[in-house]
Amino acid sequence: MEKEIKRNVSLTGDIKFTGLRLKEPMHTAAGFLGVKEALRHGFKEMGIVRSMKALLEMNQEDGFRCPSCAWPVPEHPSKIAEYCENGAKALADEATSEHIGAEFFSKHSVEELSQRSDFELNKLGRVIEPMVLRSGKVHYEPIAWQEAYDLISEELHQLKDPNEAIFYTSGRSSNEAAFLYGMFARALGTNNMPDCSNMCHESSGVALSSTLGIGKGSVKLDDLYGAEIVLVVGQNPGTNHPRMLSALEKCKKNGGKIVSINPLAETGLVHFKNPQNVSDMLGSGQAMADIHLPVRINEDIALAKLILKKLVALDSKNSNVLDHEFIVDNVDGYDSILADLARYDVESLQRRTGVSMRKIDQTVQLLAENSKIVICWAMGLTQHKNAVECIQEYVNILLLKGALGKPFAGTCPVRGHSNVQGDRSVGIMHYVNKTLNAKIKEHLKFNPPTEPGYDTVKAIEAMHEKKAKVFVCLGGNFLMAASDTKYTAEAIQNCSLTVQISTKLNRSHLVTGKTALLLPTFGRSEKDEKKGELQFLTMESSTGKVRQSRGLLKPTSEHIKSEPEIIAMLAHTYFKGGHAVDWKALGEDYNLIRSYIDKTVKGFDKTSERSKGFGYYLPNNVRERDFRMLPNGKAQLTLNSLPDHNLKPDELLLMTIRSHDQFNTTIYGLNDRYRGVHNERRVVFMNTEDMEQFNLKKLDVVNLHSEYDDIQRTAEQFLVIPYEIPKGNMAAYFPETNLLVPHNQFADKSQTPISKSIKVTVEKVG
Ligand SMILES: Nc1nc2c(c(=O)[nH]1)N[C@H]1C(S)=C(S)[C@@H](COP(=O)(O)OP(=O)(O)OC[C@H]3O[C@@H](n4cnc5c(=O)[nH]c(N)nc54)[C@H](O)[C@@H]3O)O[C@H]1N2
Ligand SMILES: Nc1nc2c(c(=O)[nH]1)N[C@H]1C(S)=C(S)[C@@H](COP(=O)(O)OP(=O)(O)OC[C@H]3O[C@@H](n4cnc5c(=O)[nH]c(N)nc54)[C@H](O)[C@@H]3O)O[C@H]1N2
Ligand SMILES: [Mo]
Repeated sequence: MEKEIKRNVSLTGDIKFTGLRLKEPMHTAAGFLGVKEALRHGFKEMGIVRSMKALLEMNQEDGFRCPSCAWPVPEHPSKIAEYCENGAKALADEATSEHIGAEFFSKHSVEELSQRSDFELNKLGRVIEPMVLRSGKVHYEPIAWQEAYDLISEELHQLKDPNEAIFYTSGRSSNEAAFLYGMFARALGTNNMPDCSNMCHESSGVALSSTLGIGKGSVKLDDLYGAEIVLVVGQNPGTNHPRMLSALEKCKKNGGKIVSINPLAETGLVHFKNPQNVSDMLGSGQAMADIHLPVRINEDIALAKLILKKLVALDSKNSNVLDHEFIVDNVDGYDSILADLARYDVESLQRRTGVSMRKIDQTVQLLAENSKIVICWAMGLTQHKNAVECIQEYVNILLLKGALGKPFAGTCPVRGHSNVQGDRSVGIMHYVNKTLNAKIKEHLKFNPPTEPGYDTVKAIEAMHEKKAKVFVCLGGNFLMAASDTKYTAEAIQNCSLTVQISTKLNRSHLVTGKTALLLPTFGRSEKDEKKGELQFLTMESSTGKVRQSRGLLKPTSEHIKSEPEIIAMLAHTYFKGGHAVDWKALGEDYNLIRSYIDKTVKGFDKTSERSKGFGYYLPNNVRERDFRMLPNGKAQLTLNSLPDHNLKPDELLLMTIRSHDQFNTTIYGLNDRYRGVHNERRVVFMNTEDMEQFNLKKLDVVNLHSEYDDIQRTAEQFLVIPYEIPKGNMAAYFPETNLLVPHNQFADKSQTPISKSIKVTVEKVG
């Protein structure tokens, strides 16, 4: 019998400093430097011809959708380039000519590879053939595709209960792959479908469904262009959604005002140069945010309540500040919210926010005088214990102002992964959707499970408790993205089989179950031909528009396969051809998958046809002011309470954020140039008063500790950087700090980990 070993793998890689160089934070985002950076990345990784070809097709009508974020593409994209620095980096990273296969893995064990940093692992390039890490071994070996499908299928057949299997999805997948994957899990008999959304915008989904009847945003791009006020809350578009800055710029040109609500004065919201506008690139750029409210971490409810309170007070003098007609016709809970607001006093709310009354009054004035209001937000709101309530409190502002279901107004949760919204639409969810289930019975002719499955938090706990044994991941880097890295690693290592369908190597391929499969797949820029027919995929943007994506580059290797094909063949192998669904056929013709999506998923219709060109919008009840699905047939105002973190005297609140040189756990480089940080990721941004209080100097080395339920967690070795951040608050990069986030600390109702408000103490070590 093979020896059962727990491989000796590192969760962090060798912890070492890489040589920090500090500069002034930048005041201008994008601009020529952005494009130059983008091209530099492209040329280096892909070679000139390949990168020019790819960049020119990205986000064009017949090209492929950018693999970076989910920001929508305008109807008439600039012919020069409808991409940004980060899109180009994502593309270069995916289409890189570096690659690894059997020979590489025969030389390097997973134990050795795990000593490398996430940055170094990513640099190794694309995986070019399917690999298996057999039980008791530390080296991956090549495996034939069919043998891999057989191996997974046998493990799945051996389970006592289908709920011992878990199917994770990262939001880079296509609608077609996600649909097949979700249907395979259901055909098997489980709703165990955690996805990256659980760690991301789940709080938005929950908050919006219960107040407005749909878990998605309501605005289209044109709404942003014509809005009078855009609040950008808890979001760093300069780094994470650079193309959004063009929309904000258009809004400003049309006379709109931008208010940024963020503990940090992020570059891009302060100054901005448009790379597509030559005269702008030569000038000094322009101020983007008209007002910046440097709110303290997790004090958004206090801020929004204060704004509401002041709006209500103004309205009592001049009754057209709130939209009473809209409220009477469409909104439930008006009297209770007035009573609730009366309980709070202005001064203590203001003290909590840390924002000056002058700036708050300026914002209130803008909101009082205008009604075309859009609120955009991202992780700064969604990753707190009270995340759902934070979002609901901002929805209250829109409801009282009647800023919903009319042009130039509404909700804009800015999605992360390029198809995270589409994956959910086509059935990646851990909960039960009865309408979808009925359609599955009718058209796919099998009975889907009726019990909810595990989300991310529950999936980790189930693996930890050995209730789950097979863990399949469609993309992503679950180990590093999830909270509580050590606990999550123990959970994953309890599995008998872990399967990663991936483009590039990451730590989730090194910290695995007893047996592990690494199944390499196409990136979005690659040409996908089946039986001589060029296939296309579809994605849904942040604004709910479904569009085609067609790769154009030669695939990295002839031994890799597309996501739909891999899933289809796995299902075909598992059911041995004997199932109501002809899985194999679906993997060979994506039009067939789309015809099933059209039949089963609400809102999808003639997708193969209508997704052409600029695509089509899915239905959205908020746009129609239709709230019939909600109590009393009305949109819901909510009463949200103020958080209490019960901080000990030496505890600060830490937010874990992205640098300018990463895409989630994929580290492109070691710079965060907008924040003035070069060649180092192990840094912690601190307020100078806090530094003084804890006797810390610039570049001191510290360990960060969090303590919940008497368990201490530690992330070692960070350099202190004095920064303009509210007192009591700190920031550091994810995923290095995920060690600190307890697996059982998450948002009420959405179970999204508290990645933006972790109670932390700082210990000086050098
Ligand atoms: N280049 C690049 N693009 C990306 C990604 C990437 O990693 N790199 N990731 C993609 C994904 S999956 C996502 S979800 C998005 C993430 O996009 P963002 O949400 O912009 O990403 P974060 O870096 O997490 O930034 C959170 C912002 O919220 C602020 N913040 C933190 N706490 C609070 C708070 O309590 N209140 C308020 N008002 N603000 C707060 C922080 O200062 C920071 O500016 O980006 C997507 N796009
Ligand atoms: N502390 C902390 N933790 C967080 C966050 C935070 O702000 N703070 N943010 C959370 C958020 S918002 C998110 S969305 C999650 C992200 O969680 P994930 O989506 O799981 O992580 P990524 O880093 O985006 O996954 C990157 C990997 O995906 C694979 N990949 C890339 N492209 C493709 C593709 O086209 N197909 C396939 N099959 N694989 C591909 C590559 O192997 C790459 O290494 O992390 C969450 N974790
Ligand atoms: Mo995300």
